[in-house]
Amino acid sequence: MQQQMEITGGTTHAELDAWVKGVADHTQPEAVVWVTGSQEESAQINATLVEAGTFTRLAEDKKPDSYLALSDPQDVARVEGRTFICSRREQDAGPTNNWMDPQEMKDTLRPLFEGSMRGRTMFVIPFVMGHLDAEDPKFGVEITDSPYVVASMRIMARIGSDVLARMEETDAAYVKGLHSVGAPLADGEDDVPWPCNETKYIVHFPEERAIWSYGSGYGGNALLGKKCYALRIASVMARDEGWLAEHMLILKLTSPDGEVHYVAGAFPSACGKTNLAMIQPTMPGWSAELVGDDISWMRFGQDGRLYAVNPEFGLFGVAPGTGRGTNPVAMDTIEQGHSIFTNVARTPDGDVWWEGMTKEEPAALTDWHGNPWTPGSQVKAAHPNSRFCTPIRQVPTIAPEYDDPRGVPISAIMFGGRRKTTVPLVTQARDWQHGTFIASTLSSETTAAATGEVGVVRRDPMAMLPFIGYNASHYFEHWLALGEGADPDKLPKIFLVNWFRRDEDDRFLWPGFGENSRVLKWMLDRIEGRVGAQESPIGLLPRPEDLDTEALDLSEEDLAAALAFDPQEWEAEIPLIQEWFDKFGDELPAALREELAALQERLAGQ
Ligand code: GTP
Ligand code: SPV
Ligand code: MN
Repeated sequence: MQQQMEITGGTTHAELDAWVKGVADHTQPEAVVWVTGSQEESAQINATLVEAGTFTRLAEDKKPDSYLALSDPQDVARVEGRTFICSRREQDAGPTNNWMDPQEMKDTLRPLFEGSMRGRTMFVIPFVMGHLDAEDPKFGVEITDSPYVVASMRIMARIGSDVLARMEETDAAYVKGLHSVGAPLADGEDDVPWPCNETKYIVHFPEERAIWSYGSGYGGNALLGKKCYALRIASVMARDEGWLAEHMLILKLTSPDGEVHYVAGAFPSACGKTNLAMIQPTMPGWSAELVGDDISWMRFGQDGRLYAVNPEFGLFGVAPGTGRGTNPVAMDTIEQGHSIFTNVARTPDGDVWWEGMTKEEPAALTDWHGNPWTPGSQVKAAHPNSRFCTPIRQVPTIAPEYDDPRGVPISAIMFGGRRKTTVPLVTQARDWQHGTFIASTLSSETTAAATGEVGVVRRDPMAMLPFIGYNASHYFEHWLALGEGADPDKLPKIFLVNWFRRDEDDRFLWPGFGENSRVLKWMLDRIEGRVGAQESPIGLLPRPEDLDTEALDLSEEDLAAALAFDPQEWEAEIPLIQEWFDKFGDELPAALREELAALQERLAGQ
């Protein structure tokens, strides 16, 4: 290492020490800081970020201990086109991932990382995804030159000295996450508020359990514990070890009789997980509590049931559309402060605002570009993928089980997408295999959570298209195998939902949000054998009278249209599913082809 490099902290974990030193030698930071996670350290990092212009502190009486960050306008979302799974064999990445030979990728990236941290501090963040007291704690270390990432990771994951101490005691294996914004500073060069690089690489080496991320400072590109580790790398670990790493919320529901069920739900990015995880049921006597809002790790327990844990420790929620009317729990959560807001607008009195927070637009704002904004302005005040980053324990409806290393037993799994047509409000799968088929063909319109066109229908299997860290055919196989090995009576029941169906005038047919509790109730009643359903070619559907519509403000026509199965729309869906399956050729599990053939037969028999 350079003589002048200032180092704060260190480790007795020899292998970790060697890795960190090697990275420092290569990336040439001015200083190295081992992140402890302490209050004082956090205050210092926040102060550094304010000084650098990355953070603006919000008014203490509006959002205590909270900050606004405005990113570079070209660094606002995950970059799926720049995301790679570099398994040794191309076939192991499969047809849905970008692939490059790992050696070739390293040869490409090493020159980019060389000296990439010059003039900056390199932070070393020890973290654990899930509970430190889990039977098999899943450790990670992120090396980053972004203090914004440190501040965000402190909220999103369990980090710091306790984690490092445990890693040292057990000489633990860990996932190596290397991140640089790719913006070295020359001697005396002034920094910009949001350093990043036009060249971006989000790269995973699944066999090595390593992540190299270059050029972006935003969200899932940079907070490596989240999508890169807890989904892409973890899905590979899960395949090898017989569990599941999924893009799912986890919700606890209690009926008026005190009956408790836990449900999980997979929805693609910006399709309603955080909102559903914070649902306020509209039906009297029902309560809902949050266990997780984005990621679920699931494994079978001794009792044969599937248990889910939320590996995260914070929320990284979509801001636009979050308001008192739609998600009061989220509003109560962020009001307590201790949050980072990125790419939202600022009010003159030091608060934040975004589209959908209030019905009435504020008279004057500073928009996410830092420009003056008034209600007449032609641009959005907040970026559509702007986010709040908040500690999960601030959620007023948090279930205490969120912090239980054993997790919670799952009764039902929902899969949902954003579809204007075709997909009814709710459908129950016949069994696990049929549910896996439904999930493997899940479709949704693209959103602003990733760069690229918005509103295009694409297949998004298990809401995991951008997050499966290996060949999707093998991932389907893994789902099927887990079901085959389990007691069918103890498996979660699988449902397909769609809150986003519209009429000819493009109006949502279903009111959504708190009213989704009626759909949840039907699912639980199905599980308990208390309510009927009708057979259809696509699965079991509620008749209008099967749903609890007491005090629901919805016309009979709209309800019927939301629930309807339309054979013609499904005939049109078949070639799209076929085209999707053809991508996988011979590798697609035969059971899924059989399910497709059976669906076609049932449709033809209509
Ligand atoms: P990621 O954090 O990107 O994974 O997103 P998410 O799945 O957690 O989505 P989120 O709950 O943040 O919702 C995204 C958008 O969908 C917001 O603008 C919500 O207002 C909207 N939304 C959520 N639930 C519903 C619903 O039931 N009906 C309608 N119409 N919109 C909804
Ligand atoms: C998603 O895109 O699904 C998110 C946001 O939850 S990010 O952390 O950027 O992946
Ligand atoms: Mn997500």
